[in-house]
Amino acid sequence: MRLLSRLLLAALIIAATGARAEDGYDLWLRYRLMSGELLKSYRESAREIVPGTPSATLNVAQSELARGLGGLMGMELPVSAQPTRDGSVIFGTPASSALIARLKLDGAAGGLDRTGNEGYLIRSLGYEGHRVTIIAANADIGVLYGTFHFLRLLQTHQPIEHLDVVSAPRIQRRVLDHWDNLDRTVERGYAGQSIWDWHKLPDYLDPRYTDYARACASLGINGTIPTNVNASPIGLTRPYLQKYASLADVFRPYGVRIYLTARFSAPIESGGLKTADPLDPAVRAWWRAKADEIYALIPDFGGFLVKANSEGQPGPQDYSRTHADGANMLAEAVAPHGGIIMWRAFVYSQNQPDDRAKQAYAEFVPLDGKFRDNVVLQVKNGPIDFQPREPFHPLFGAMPRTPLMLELQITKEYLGFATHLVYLAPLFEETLRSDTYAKGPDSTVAKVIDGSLSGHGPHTTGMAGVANIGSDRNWTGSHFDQANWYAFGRLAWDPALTSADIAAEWVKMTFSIEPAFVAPVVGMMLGSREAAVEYMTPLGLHHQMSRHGHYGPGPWVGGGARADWTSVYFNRADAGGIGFDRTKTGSNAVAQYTPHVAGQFADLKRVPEKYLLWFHHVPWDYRLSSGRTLWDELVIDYTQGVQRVSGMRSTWAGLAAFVDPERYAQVSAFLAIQEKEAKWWRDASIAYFQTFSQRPLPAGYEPPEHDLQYYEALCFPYVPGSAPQPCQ
Ligand code: GCW
Repeated sequence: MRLLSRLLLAALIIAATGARAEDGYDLWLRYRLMSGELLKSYRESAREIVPGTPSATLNVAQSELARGLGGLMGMELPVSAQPTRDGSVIFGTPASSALIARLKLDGAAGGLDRTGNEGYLIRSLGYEGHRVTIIAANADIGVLYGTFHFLRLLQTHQPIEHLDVVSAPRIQRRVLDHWDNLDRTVERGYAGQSIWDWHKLPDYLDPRYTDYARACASLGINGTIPTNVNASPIGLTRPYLQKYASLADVFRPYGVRIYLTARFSAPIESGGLKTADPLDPAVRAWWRAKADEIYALIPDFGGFLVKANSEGQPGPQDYSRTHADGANMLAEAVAPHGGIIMWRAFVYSQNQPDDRAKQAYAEFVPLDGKFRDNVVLQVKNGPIDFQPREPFHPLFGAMPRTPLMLELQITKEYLGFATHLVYLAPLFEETLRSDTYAKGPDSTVAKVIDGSLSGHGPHTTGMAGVANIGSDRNWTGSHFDQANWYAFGRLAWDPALTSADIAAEWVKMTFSIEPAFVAPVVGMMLGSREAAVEYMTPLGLHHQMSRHGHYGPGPWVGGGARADWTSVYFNRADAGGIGFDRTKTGSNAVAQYTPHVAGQFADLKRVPEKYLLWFHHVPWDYRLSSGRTLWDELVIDYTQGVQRVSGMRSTWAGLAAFVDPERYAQVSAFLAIQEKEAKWWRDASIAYFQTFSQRPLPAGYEPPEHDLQYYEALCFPYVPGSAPQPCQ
């Protein structure tokens, strides 16, 4: 062995044995040295690497295999042109590997007809007297995805002797939306600054960009929108295009394409035109030229993501045009290059005083069928805004002639920022499994977005996650928030995966494989979202956070620029009860759902209690299924949320032996913060709502620690993720 290799191996072993402090930078790709019987069997099943003809992507796959297998098994694997022994790992495409091409002809690599452009198969078979594993795909990127899958099997201690895996993504565009500004602040970002160091780009390429692409590829994430949907007009100027182009070059081997946010008024601000009217020929020409300019620099550019006529952003309605006019103009500009437009449905009119939950539906449903083929509407999971719990957005199932993609928020704007341990897969799963009844039973949101309910043939499908990534060493601001990036990627590949399976996989890869660790931690993760719902917004309450920065409770928030930015608008608490009447007697938002769903939500007896106060205004003494009054149940839920967090703390306290001290300590400290803040949410909410209910707390339940004035007076001028706000 050459000296260098020996040194490398020694370094690997030191790293693998945990002698190095763990700071979370390695995410779920830690590849620490295994031990025991399974290691022996892995060492027999993976003994050499047989690559196809090199390409940028296959080189990445090869180095990942070497790194992963080397780290997990503590050995350097020889690379060979042919299988020379049992335990060859052969990878490539029929085009890049004569072996795979032959196996395909033999039928041994059969199944590639089911894997499309990005899928893969992993199979154990006999080849010329040797037991080998093939990782085969139609395109190089599928080989890379298959490689990560194969490594995941080892990382999660699965047997690898008799593999027969066929996997292909159910969703085409699996993208991360970064709300990153050009000054490196991140809107609703809780993990430090933006990872994009715009000032040093394009000349300096931080190695983090490669690690980012690698982490994305390990999950199958294939697109990134590096800039905020609240877009700067400068974002599409030439110097910035060059910066994106340099990032695109880094990402390309990993299959991650760049898309850009477009500010609708850019033709005026950076093009010097008098208007941005989408029907104006000069405006159309400006966008076509801009698209041509981008494609000359980034040939695989994905297209534009647009927030228009929403929260003060410019848009086609400024010129009395429709969303379809605006989207179609941009779609026309990128169409010759194969690009798409992701047009956001998160709109609510500045003027209309109607229920905010109804506005996207009201604006978009009349436009169904009016969008060009390469437009996809990007719809948030719920009709308000990434709350701890919302019913699914009524647009899903209501626009049969328009492709809809799902937008989820990975960053926890409304779920305690980075310090609350809230595993979001159950929230994502709840949306994906919600049944729209658009075409009868089993018309789930997952089926709407993966195109299987489509009445108009194949079309673009997609899932976007608002990224929680920043410059913090551990990427996401907390170790457990890595799981939310992970879960988003896994669900975008396969929306049928379960939260529990994803959690178990992630825990094993990120922390420890020990069952005595995995079981309690998975339990903690699975209960964590419900805990947050309980201590923040139980029984269907929503939008109850403080006005500025969305940090902490603020159920008393009222007044200000617009009613639908306040808490009182949403909770409607008064002496008679609490909750937003969205039935016929109120805003009638229920009518936007298909009759089956609407009937259930509108009926006080049948509405799931988790959505009770979302759809109904209910008296304080209303009896719930538990037999308790609404008031008692609220207090009990808030309290239970806090208790669950205390439970999480004590679970974690017993697990120190399984985790490196550095990560253990940070998780412990954050859980303590979460417990304190959960109690703050409970106490402040009870103190406020009690002024209306005028009822005592149920026996045995402690009163809030402070009076209401205390909570109302709390003010935090510097909250991460939003501009500073002076206290009055
Ligand atoms: O969730 C809300 C946020 C805004 C955000 C907006 C949106 C990017 O509070 O910060 O703006 O939604 O999704 O456009």
